Amino acid sequence: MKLFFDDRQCAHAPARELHNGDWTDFAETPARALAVKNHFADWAEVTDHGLEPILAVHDADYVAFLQTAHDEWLAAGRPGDAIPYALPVIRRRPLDLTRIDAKLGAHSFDTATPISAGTWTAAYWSAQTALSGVDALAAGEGSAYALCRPPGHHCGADYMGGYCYLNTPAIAARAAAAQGLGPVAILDVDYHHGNGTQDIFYEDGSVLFCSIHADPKTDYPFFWGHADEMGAGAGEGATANWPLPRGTTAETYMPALDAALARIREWGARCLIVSFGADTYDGDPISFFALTQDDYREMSRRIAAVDLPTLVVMEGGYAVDALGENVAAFLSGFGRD
Ligand code: SP5
Ligand code: ZN
Repeated sequence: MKLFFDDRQCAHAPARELHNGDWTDFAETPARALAVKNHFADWAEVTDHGLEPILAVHDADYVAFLQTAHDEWLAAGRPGDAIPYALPVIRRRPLDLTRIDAKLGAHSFDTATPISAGTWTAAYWSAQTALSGVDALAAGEGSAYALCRPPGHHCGADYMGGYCYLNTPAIAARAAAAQGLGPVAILDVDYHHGNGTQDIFYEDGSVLFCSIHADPKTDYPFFWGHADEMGAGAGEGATANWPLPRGTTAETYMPALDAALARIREWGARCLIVSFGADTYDGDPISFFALTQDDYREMSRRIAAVDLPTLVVMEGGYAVDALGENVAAFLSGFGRD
């Protein structure tokens, strides 16, 4: 199993985020990526695929916004990280926005996803890391791991949120399909619902999206991830959600995983992309499931048993001291530990 990472992903380093009405340290830190990097010795080189595979998922005006937002923020005389404060409830298009504050709001669904000086650089290389993993599958590898940071599953075609700027699983899925590896299924096993990925493929029947996550009745991102969201139009039936209660252990998690894997088999997937968040871990500081490293070994064993070319892309996981071992446990079913 080849492992992919690029140090430029550490350029994204916002200082703080708004949480429960106050500022706290930003949880999605470069230290997360370095903890995983330092756990393994053999990293494969990430190659540059340019903007085209990113633009296969994201709107050009959103990509242009990400590239210049921090410079515009500085030009407006602001210090530190760019943070939105006015988010439109009614999304009128096209928008002709001039103020950076308006652009930030128009391209966000929360206020906890700041843009720092290095955000575009890091997000670009996070996407390239996922794309390099797809290349490994196209070259005949059975599995690959992309240490993507910033993560991807919360952001949509034209909006950021949930620490995500470019949707790495969606970019990888479209690239895999373009390379003839499809039909592609995405299995999202982060603690939080993968609302951005779901949104991107909601009316697209060519990619199956399955997500197991904390019930949005109690947990972020609140407005997506309910069991009755099943896709629409050409995508009807190609979205499936398993919301689970806080406190979930393997006893309730594994049956949901088996149901999702059965769905992936029945649907006829020929390639699997796993959005893996280690924030389902018992010791995660911002999440409320209770999975263990043994559970991660069991999850990966069951996923690997589906026997599809599989790319694991990194999403959340905030227990930094345990992150290297948690990732290793999750990759053990694919022959890495
Ligand atoms: C990819 C991913 O796991 N995104 C999660 C976004 C969750 N945002 C809502 C919870 C924010 C908690 N922030 C705690 C900061 C502690 N310093
Ligand atoms: Zn998460």
